[in-house]
Amino acid sequence: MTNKRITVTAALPYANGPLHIGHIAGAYLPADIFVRYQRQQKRDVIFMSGSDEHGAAIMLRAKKEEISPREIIDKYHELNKETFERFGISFDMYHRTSEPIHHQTSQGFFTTLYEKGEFTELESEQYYDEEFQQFLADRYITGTCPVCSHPNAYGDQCENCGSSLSPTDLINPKSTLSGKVPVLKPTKHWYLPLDKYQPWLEEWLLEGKKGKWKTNVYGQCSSWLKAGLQPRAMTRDLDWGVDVPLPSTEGKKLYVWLDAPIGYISATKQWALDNGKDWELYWKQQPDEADNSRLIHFIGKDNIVFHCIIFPAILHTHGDYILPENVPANEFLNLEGRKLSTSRNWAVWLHEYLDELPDKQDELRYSLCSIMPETKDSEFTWKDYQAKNNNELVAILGNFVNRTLVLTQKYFDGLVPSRHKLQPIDEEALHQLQEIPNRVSTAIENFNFREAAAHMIDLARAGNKYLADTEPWKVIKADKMRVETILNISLQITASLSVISYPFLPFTSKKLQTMLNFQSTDWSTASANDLLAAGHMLEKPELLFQKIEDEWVEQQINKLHQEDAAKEKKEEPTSDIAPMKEEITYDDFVKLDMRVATILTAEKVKKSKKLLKMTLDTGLDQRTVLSGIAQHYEPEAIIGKQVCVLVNLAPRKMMGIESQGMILMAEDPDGTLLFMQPEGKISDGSGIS
Ligand code: B3M
Ligand code: ZN
Repeated sequence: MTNKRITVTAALPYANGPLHIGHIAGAYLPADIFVRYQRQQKRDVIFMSGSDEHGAAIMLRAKKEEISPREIIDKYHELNKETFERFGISFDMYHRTSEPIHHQTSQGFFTTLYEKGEFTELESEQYYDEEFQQFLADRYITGTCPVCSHPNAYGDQCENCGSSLSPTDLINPKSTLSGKVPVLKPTKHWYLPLDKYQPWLEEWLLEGKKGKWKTNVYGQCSSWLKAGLQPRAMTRDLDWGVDVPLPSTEGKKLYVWLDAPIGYISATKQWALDNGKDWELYWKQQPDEADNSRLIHFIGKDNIVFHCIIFPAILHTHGDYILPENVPANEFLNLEGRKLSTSRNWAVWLHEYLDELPDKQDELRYSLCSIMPETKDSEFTWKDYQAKNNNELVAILGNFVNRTLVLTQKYFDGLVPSRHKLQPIDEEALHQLQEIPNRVSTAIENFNFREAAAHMIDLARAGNKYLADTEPWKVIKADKMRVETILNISLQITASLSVISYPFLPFTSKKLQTMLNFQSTDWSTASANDLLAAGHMLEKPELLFQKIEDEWVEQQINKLHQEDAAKEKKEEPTSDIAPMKEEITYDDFVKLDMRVATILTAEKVKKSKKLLKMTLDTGLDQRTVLSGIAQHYEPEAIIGKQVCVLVNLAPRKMMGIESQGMILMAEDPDGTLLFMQPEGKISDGSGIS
């Protein structure tokens, strides 16, 4: 493997909530294993991440907690930074995108692309919340999915059927800020012409990365490219984020997915400033091609398109930047048979785990590594966590180390004994010691961390077998010299384990090296069979791991279910009747113009399960109104009916049809829907107040 510099990044978690085991198994643990190993190979590697502090996610959380975005990011940046440190995720810099150096760096990128004429300036209609006086980013709009009728689809995607949507596709769109129906207003944004970059991406990615990138990553990129890339807005109407560095663009910010990946570069700049380094060596093409740094992004699968298509296109278009060599994205981790859900608190929060078990970082690191979702979604269960701890960490690694050290204390007062004439069984043990570290190494270089950890444990397994087959506790009486050889070899294997466990179990590696009175994690020594010279004094042994009991596991599972039930209870309305909306004034009310109208025609809307299109005689005019009542009324059944209509509601498009008003309906908690109708015949256009 080359000795090039390596720039490793891990996705910037949104600073809008704590970290859970899904984040760790997805991006941070694999990245940390990889980086620790590269450091052991004495390579010039940097490990960059930080808090992603902009975007709708932050603002929505701030609104939910009724505090400012600044308070949200300060709270969660500190919590997450501290939690990563406690868990041994060894960033060289854990930065944050609210820092000025990041704003300057991302604005610099925007300006360079702008001055190159890369952006297309486009004015388009976007949804606007009149109460909050704010344009609505995609996630701020929810409504009925036109494809599957899921009632809470987002403006960019329906999480129920997975359809990619645009906000104007939604039926009955609502603003998540005010809960009201948003209006369409014109606004200008700067679009990156991804369609223009498609040929280059097909060559660089589809051809250049074929067979090199994981199939789950390559496959997703390939489908995005096959579908044909579309221009994408790189600015948003928000009041939180990085300002657009152009005149008269108040209220416009950079799209969070433009600035966030640039956060890796600003983090490197800060690290270089703090450490007297040259950041460009880790991000810019160097004159001698061989000199360029390898760039590797560790992310979860929901970030693939941004790291494999959009960010490389930006780096390439900007010019003189290196491009990602690999993006070994992991799939998702599920928990106890269900998807991790922060909103339902169906999660194992890392800071809570560490509060309860401050010294069991490695037990969780090992458990998550052994089920890492490297090619498909995987499952964390507390039972499996217990099994991996008891059957592998305690019974294999811990047991081998403890027997070796205790016997050396017992027979040789803690001094490493000499090695004498070798028998075939000794040669075999030394052969395993020679081979296994190389298998760990190859697996890590290929981002196969589950396999790498299994090889690491295999060395302890080989050590256990060697002791079981040679039985030094039986031989000691008759042949002490034989036992000297057996324990010398066992101690060399133990020393090697302290080196090759370091990427996975850094806390255990440190404990073990203290007991061995041996301090080196240099990987080149991992296969050596003389790390501990005869006569070397060992420290007193202690158990590396403790067994986990069933009762404790039951407690963890119950805790999850109790919190889930409590969450469910909290979410159930105290009564089924929806709570009153916020108070309005009489002046607000008189703005509403409601009239009696007659339904003249009614028909279903194609491609929609819920919409009926009607022509109403409002006494003022005849107009088209859409309403989501198709599952409650047959069109022919309502023709001629007199109904109440809000006639001065701004027109809005649904499924491409303009609706000019809203028919008033009453809906009760079990979903019955009824027209609000005058109690007798009255002329169309009669005012309602
Ligand atoms: N914060 C999305 C996420 O947390 C985003 C990652 C940015 S990495 C540049 O999944
Ligand atoms: Zn849907």
